[in-house]
Amino acid sequence: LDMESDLRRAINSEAFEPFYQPIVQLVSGERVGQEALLRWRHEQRGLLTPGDFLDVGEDSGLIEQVDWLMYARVVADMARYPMPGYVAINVSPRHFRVPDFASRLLDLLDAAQVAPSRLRIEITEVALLDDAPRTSESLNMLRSHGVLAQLDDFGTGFSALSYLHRFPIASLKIDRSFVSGLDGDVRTESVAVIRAIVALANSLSIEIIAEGVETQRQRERLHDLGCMYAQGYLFGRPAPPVPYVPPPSS
Ligand code: G
Ligand code: G
Ligand code: MN
Ligand code: NA
Repeated sequence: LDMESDLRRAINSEAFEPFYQPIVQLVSGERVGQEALLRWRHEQRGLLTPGDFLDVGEDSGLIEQVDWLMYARVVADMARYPMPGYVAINVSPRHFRVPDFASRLLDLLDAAQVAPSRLRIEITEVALLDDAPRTSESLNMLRSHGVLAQLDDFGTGFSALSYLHRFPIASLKIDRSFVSGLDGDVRTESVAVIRAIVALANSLSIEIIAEGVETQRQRERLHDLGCMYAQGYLFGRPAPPVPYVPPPSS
């Protein structure tokens, strides 16, 4: 079972597609956007999630090709389906080693006539540490065209608080490991970490999105902690795009 050659074949047959998960206002539940999540429709194994193949994709470098197929699908979906607010795509740190990443993404939007302000990118702290000057250049170029950046899985990595202000970051996504600590017997470490992230974000005028919100109790705790936005099974699971259904004519 050679996952790498499997992945190559899947690239040739374009076997990848986006699922979308709502991002909502915590209080009202109103959708402000959605995250595009990569899925692989495997001939034998069914629908695969990134956990099944992301390591192989990263190690082989094939994830770059997978991502470009994915982004093309996302942008096509944005032109075709009603998608309230923004769509956030996940960007591997690898892309920032290529100088033309930002212009290539902007070209894709332009060709599909999708407004750049409807797209956001999600990056991890690794991208900020990897090659800071080039990453900063790419993020600034995208930002100047209206593409905002969200920092994913925040709190789990290096948490480079000291130089967060050097990058144009619009939102921090609090990792779901902290959110799950708000259930049942509330874990005080989770509260402390979320409190610190919210204070940091407020001082830098960055918005906060809590990830992996599954219960009403977590939602209430997050509200008490000053968190404005959320994503998680409580509000909706990742799913294919919903086609527009015109109202019946009378
Ligand atoms: O879809 P799932 O819920 O299993 O996502 C797991 C992780 O996979 C996400 O946190 C994200 O970091 C990564 N991921 C999801 N979609 C993409 C994508 O289109 N490209 C890349 N490079 N990573 C993705
Ligand atoms: O980009 P990122 O790695 O953060 O992707 C989010 C991941 O979290 C996806 O794999 C998605 O399927 C998953 N996810 C989204 N909402 C929930 C949730 O409420 N609970 C759990 N356990 N996972 C979630
Ligand atoms: Mn993400
Ligand atoms: Na995340």
